[in-house]
Amino acid sequence: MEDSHTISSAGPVQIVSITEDHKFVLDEAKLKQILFNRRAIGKKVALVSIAGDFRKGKSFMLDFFLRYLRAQNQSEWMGKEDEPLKGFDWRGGATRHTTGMIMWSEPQLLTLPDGEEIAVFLMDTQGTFDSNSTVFENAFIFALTLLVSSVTVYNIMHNLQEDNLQHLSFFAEYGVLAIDAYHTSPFQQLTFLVRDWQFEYETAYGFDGGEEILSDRLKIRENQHRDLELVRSRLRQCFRKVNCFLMPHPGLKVTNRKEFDGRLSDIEKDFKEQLRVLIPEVFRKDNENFIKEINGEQITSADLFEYFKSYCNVFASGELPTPRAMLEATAEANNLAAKSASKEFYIRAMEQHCGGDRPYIHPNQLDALHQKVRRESIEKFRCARKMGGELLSQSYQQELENEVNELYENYKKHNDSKNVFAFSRTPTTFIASMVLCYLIAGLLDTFWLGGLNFIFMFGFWVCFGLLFVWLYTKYSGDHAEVGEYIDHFADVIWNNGYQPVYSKCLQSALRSVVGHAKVE
Ligand SMILES: Nc1nc2c(ncn2[C@@H]2O[C@H](COP(=O)(O)OP(=O)(O)OP(=O)(O)O)[C@@H](O)[C@H]2O)c(=O)[nH]1
Ligand SMILES: [Mg+2]
Repeated sequence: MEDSHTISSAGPVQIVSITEDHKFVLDEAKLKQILFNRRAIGKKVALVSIAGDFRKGKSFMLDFFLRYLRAQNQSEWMGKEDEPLKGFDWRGGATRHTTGMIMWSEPQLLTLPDGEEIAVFLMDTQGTFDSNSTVFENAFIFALTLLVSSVTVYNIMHNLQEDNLQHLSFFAEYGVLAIDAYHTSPFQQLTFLVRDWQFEYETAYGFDGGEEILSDRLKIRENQHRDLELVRSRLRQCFRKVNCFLMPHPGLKVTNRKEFDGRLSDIEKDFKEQLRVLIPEVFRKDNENFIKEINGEQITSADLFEYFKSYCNVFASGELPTPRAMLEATAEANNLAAKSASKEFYIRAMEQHCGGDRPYIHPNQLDALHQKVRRESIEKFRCARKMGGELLSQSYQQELENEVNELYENYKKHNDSKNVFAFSRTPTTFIASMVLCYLIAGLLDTFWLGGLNFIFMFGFWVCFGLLFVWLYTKYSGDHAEVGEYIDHFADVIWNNGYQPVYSKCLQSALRSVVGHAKVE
């Protein structure tokens, strides 16, 4: 289904797919198109994802999230009673539907109480534990979701059970490492969403009931196995916020009728009421965990792209990495993100002065500009809060310097190509030389020094001959190497003869206009 949607019209886009031999493939191009959406560029980002067992109404729930985000009028976001529910594909039946990872192609913009606009992305994931997926696949989907999202909704059925907590034990271990190394919790918000909660007579629907259940399940009891104890003691520490929501059953029309298309009129009142409580809370604008952070720094969508790539690289071996490897991947991604932000800064500053639509600037001026922007860009990289220690950061700084130098070479070439004069340097040099020789020969004649004028007339004819041969080589394409020699010869004359005179004239003209030469 995802293939039928193009990114140009908003829709679900498959960013990670799982091949038949259970390998996963990250579609970098599509992910880039989504995260580098022009509405999201430069903005801080929030990623809300849903994960959990297969066939438990995850995609269905995500469509209500989408409806809420897209609604102009937030009080009536639920829509009309007879409106089919569309967005992320969901359907009834027993066989799994969503595979891999799917992102909504367009970010929704949200304005925070302080007026800052952020870009919110939604992600749907493959249900775990169906008969086709391997243990690695399940773990990979869950791990990647937790690592890249700011809010993960962990969708579970009926009750919060031991196995749900068990899935988190691996992350608790990673979390402990990250806290030890960087003194900050690596994960943001984890919301257990318990569907079809049946014991409302005991514990009420909503967040309050959820908190009761969660506190009970996270209690450490005597003689508990060490693993279970570790998850319990570390869960609230590793995630900055863990909460739980108890959701009622949506009604038999939803679960049993083949023709059900998601319209509100077929959904039980209780379910709709609780949706009105749950969803605004998930997207609460003053939720301090909402913007994605890595190592305590709020990140942009361009950074998120780097993190996605790095984590996928770590998982590429097909085996679940150790928590330490994951920590290293985070540190690498963190440096990569800082590097690309600094590079982006360099490009933006250079484009402003010598981009495609800017006029030619003098090479000395271009060089001064490059040196200044390069220094600032490296300073920006050095000041960014980075993980992984000085050695790792130095290697990325070196990469940044190399890339910036490479970019400068391109800017130089591009700038040169704008210089029409440089383009015609060879004919200009020869014609100027011919005129000069001719004038000098004429002057010498006037002052009765005709004996010397044959030298200049000789120069005149040499230049004429070379110009003729040069034109022939360029026009016919024959003996291109002869043309290059002549170009080289013209360059020598230009650089040693005309260029210094030209620069001196230019400088004194500038000085007389501005008072002193100033490099912007
Ligand atoms: N029991 C129950 N069923 C629900 C609920 N919400 C939606 N459904 C139904 O569950 C079925 C599966 O919905 P999906 O949203 O496709 O489920 P999913 O978890 O995304 O499934 P996979 O993509 O296969 O993992 C649909 O028939 C929905 O109508 C719920 O809260 N409880
Ligand atoms: Mg689904």
